[in-house]
Amino acid sequence: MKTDFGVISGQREEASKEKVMCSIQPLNRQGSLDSSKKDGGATLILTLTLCNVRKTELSRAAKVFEMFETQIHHFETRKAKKHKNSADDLDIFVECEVHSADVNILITSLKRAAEDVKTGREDKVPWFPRKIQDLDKCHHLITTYDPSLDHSHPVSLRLLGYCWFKHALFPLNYRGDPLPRIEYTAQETATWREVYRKLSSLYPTHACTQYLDAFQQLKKYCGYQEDNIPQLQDVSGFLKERTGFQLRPVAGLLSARDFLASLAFRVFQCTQYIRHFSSPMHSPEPDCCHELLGHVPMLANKEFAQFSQDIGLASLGSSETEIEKLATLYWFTVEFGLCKQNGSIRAYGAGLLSSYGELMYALSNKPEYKPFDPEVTAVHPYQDQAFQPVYFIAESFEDAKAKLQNYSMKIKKPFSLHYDPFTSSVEILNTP
Ligand code: HBI
Ligand code: NLE
Ligand code: FE
Repeated sequence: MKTDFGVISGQREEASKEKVMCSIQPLNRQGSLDSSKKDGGATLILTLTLCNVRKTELSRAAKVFEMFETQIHHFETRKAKKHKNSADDLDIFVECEVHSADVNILITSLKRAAEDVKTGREDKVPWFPRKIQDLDKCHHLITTYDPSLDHSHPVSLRLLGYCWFKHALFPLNYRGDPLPRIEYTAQETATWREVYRKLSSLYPTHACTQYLDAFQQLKKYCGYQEDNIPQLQDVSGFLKERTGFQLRPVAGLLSARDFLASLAFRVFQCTQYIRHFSSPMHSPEPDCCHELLGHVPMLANKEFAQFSQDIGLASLGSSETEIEKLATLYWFTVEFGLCKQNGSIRAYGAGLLSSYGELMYALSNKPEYKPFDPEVTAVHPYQDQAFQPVYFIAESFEDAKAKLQNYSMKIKKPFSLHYDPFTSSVEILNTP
């Protein structure tokens, strides 16, 4: 198993720790020259110029190429044209071959070592999955990274402090059904019990009606109860019947591009480990309490499922800037959204419905509230380490869905997409 890593850009990076991207390569992806035949993907010849690389960063840049199993055809350094930091800065010209699914991540990772990375293909549409099977390539993880630790194992080292280490390694090379069944320990079940009990007491007054309806059903059909952590396989089957959504296990936070892309195919990437027992009421990162209590009930609702898929479809082939905006929209709706209901305000965002502390806070009248408007919401700063300073209120799911569709139509792409539910694939229309 190989791990790749590099920094990603975006607002979430402002957190105190460095964010690092790592991707676990599927076992069948070895040499890149013939990988197109093996997994249906394609490699790409790329010409890159890395501008203003400090000499000390040279090996770091080279490491990134190695990590992505890039075939380097030409690698040339020369004195930087514009040396900003020191006269020793270098520009590096590289011609290489890389899997098209990795191009964006490769570039973002290289930006860690270089002041800028120029490619000859700015106008090209970024790679995106066309069919549900392509989601096997949407596996780029972002994880909290401690530079003092060994760089070669960022994932496992992050997990060492946690008791969910063994579960988290399960899904790394996941390919298709059935989802792994986990035997949770007594301590893990105790954490679930505490979270479940406290939150269930708040739902009747704080959660939207769509949530409450689905929660009843999950208790009836999927083993939602305080002494049992429901199994993803059972929950996935339930969702498939209701809205066609299915769950796929994932080892942690995925890049926004990969995470959103899966929604386009009604696939929800789901963590399977549980938060640390020392902080049951709030976790900054997703865990199965968050997925099962926050996301799953909402994904059983037809309107909400369509809204989620629409964000996913809008993300396919979008530029980095657009992805960042869609991720922000997702954040203020699917994760932290509030909606109007019979004259009061209720929560539908999963990050609220899985956090006792924040659910109370969000509806306490202390934070700031703004009406949901995609143009405004998409560029509003957010942070992921504490409660949100502002929440956006939707009139209804239908209204939010219509506004989002209107917003998505304005995203500039050289093609349009049509999702075909019979084949779980997207049809590309009007390609130039
Ligand atoms: N990855 N596994 C996982 N779960 C999420 O909820 C998630 C993610 N990556 C990004 C993300 N959520 C959002 O914050 C947006 O960036 C899309
Ligand atoms: N804060 C949420 C919780 O405690 O469950 C998780 C948010 C994940 C984005
Ligand atoms: Fe989430």
